[in-house]
Amino acid sequence: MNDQTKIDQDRAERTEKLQGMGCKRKRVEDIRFTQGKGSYVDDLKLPGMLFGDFVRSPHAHARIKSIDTSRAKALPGVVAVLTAADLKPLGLHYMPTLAGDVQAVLAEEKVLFQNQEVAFVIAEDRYIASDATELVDVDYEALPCIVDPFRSMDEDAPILREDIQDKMEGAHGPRKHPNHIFEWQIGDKDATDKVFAEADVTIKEMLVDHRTHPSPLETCQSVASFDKVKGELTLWGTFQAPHVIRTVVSLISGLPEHKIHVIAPDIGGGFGNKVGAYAGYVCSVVGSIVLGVPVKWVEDRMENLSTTSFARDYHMTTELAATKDGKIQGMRVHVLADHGAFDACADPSKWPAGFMNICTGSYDIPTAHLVVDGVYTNKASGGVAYRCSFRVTEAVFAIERAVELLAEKLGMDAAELRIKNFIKPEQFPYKSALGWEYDSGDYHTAMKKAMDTVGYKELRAEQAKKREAFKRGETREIMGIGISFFTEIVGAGPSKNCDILGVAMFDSAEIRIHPTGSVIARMGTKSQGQGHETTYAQIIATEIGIPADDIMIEEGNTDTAPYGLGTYGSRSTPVAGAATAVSARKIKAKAQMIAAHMLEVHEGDLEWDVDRFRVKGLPEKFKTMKEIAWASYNAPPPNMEPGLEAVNYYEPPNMTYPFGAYFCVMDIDVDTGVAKTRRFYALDDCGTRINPMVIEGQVHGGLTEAFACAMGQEIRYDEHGNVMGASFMDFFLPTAVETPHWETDHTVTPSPHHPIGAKGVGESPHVGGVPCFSNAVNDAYAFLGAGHIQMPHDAWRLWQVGEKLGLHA
Ligand code: MCN
Ligand code: CUM
Repeated sequence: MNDQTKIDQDRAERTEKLQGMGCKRKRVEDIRFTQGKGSYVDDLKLPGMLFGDFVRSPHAHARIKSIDTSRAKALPGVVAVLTAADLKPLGLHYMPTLAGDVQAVLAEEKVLFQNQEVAFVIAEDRYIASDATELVDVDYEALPCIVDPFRSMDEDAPILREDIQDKMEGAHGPRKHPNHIFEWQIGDKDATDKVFAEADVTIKEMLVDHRTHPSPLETCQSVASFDKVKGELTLWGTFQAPHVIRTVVSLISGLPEHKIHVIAPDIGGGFGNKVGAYAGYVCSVVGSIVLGVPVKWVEDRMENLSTTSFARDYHMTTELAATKDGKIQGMRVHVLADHGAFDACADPSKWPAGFMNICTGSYDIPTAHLVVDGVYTNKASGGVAYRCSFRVTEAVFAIERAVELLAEKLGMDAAELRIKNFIKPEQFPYKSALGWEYDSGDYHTAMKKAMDTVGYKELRAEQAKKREAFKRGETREIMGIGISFFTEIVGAGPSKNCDILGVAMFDSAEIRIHPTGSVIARMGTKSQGQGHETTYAQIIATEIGIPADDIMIEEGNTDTAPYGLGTYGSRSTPVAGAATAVSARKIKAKAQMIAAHMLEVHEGDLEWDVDRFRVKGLPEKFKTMKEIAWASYNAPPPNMEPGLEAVNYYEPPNMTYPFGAYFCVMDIDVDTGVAKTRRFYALDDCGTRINPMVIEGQVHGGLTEAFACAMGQEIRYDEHGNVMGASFMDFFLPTAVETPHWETDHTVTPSPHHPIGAKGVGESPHVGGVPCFSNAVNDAYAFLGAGHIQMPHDAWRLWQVGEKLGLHA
């Protein structure tokens, strides 16, 4: 073996030992998760702890004439019953929402959706609390309700929000009707109208992204413990953004922020459901302050599905204008957004419709105009939750369905039409008609790889044959090929356009190296299952040459973690991941000075080599990071402070724009409506890949949720405002039995502005997956003249499609 080979081999071995970026490192958190040793909110048992449970409204819209708590209070074991009358003197019967609205904590004069919180019973155990909720006597006078958002602004519509009925100026501008929340628009209306007036071909369709729910396995919960002597509050809870919760609690309770300790322990899935603030959090806090003992609140499944943050409910009238050879010239979208009884969407403050204006997608569309109207209805509040990157799921559904409809009208192949309109690699950074600057992309390469891998041409040929066979009556099965080419926007975000309640959306990392060379690092984000303990350590390992196994990652304790805005919108990698790299580089810079001092050379004479600084030209003279760590505590250079730690608060210069090409092959039995996914291929490009195995896990999870949403999941309301589908008996939660097999693939187009070139990936598979499934279903029926088929595509609804088309004997 020659010297160079030996050196290369040694470097490769040292690199492998780090388990740094690009390594399929096994998830370290899974050691405890797979053994049932995680530590969740409900595992917490404090001395003297009481339990709270809600009395909820059976009506969707009703006036509360009286509440009598005497029978409940008389039940042995019941300690207190809170109603709006108790909260009102404290100014806590309403709480602010992230969207600039207020939301009732406990209903005062009216209830506005079924299962709304009316009273909070606190008792010695859960069961007593639950029994006592049935003993609270509430006298309701039922009122007519609004379920259909298209009726919200009717002249004779009942006014829902009497608390703000005279306020015709909302958080996002003027309101057109007492049930109107905001109108938000962007783009050039006149130019777009002109393009449509003159276009060769246009399409227009009402695309409904129906109401659904993130339904994490662990429901929302909290434990509040107020120490009267110290005047300090400790709040454990299922929080995706613990620091934001601390600030909000301080603002609404008046407690100084440093006397509030917010702790988010292990979280059993969030998917956006755990971003907002809920009545249960407030009631557990008030209960503990009033009673001086800890109070726990834990939702059950029905409460989670019917009262906490829903997702979607976007009714999108979507139009495209194109030349007859298929060049898209304009896009026009009007969205009617059903926000339920309160506007509790979890968006950055200035974005009432999230990042819906990414709806021009992956295409170079020169002109566009988007209008969004938000309205109140008698449904649960929330919105922008469920693996969505702030309404990007809706935006991608709109454009990816619309492109298919245009292809059908033009008689063009849907893949070909997409390629024809893709933003070209040389156009990046690309400024979109609706205001975004896409950082990087290579759509053509990704699409080609995907089409080659799935054998697109052959699939279309097979489909053509099947269609002929169907028409001849030889088969009752139809075949659909679904395509989705999505562009995501993640990493909120630059302070120039993103804040939450005035706090800029930076994120943070603090890294501390101990004398022996082991590391603790803390971030402002909070994993709900994404594997942060594994992957942040990999970034640090590569940056500073200490093995990932010697690096502990800690999140979720606001006393120890630097202030951060939390984990949602796939922002952890784009923002806190960047902070981690920058913070590590600060450490490395200091380490270089220490190494120079130790080796008695000038800093500039050193070069980095995996896990050490070595003298240029003299590779046998080096100091490892571990040795440098010891020296930093033992003999730092004169005039240098001892220790080796750094913190970075990272303000991202732009969002990141991951993308992907998804293909789905589906076979549907027209007589039963049963759809079988034969094949699902997902190519994702999230820039530099930190852990390919974790990415694959994220993609599998996101696709499974996309499958669920497109093929069955729905939170539906009947005409009286009764919520249907508020249990796992009715709400489709796919298990391994129903879930298709996933094929994953990738390309790598780094982000030019991110320190390690990484983009987020957590929500991509969902954003790209939903339209892919819906396109497959729609493509299957297209040759029968079905027109656009709305989601969800469960067997019952697809059977109805067959019935309407006269396919059944
Ligand atoms: N990753 C990587 N390389 C990249 C990008 C990401 O290895 N180029 C890794 C990250 O290191 C991280 C994971 O993939 O371990 C996800 O990273 P990222 O895309 O930055 O997303 P976040 O960590 O911010 O997670 C949020 C995202 C959202 S918004 C929802 S919703 C969702 C999702 O993650 N909820 C989840 N995935 C989830 N996965 C689980 N298990 N549980 C949830 O609640
Ligand atoms: Cu929009 S669901 Mo995720 O952002 O927590």
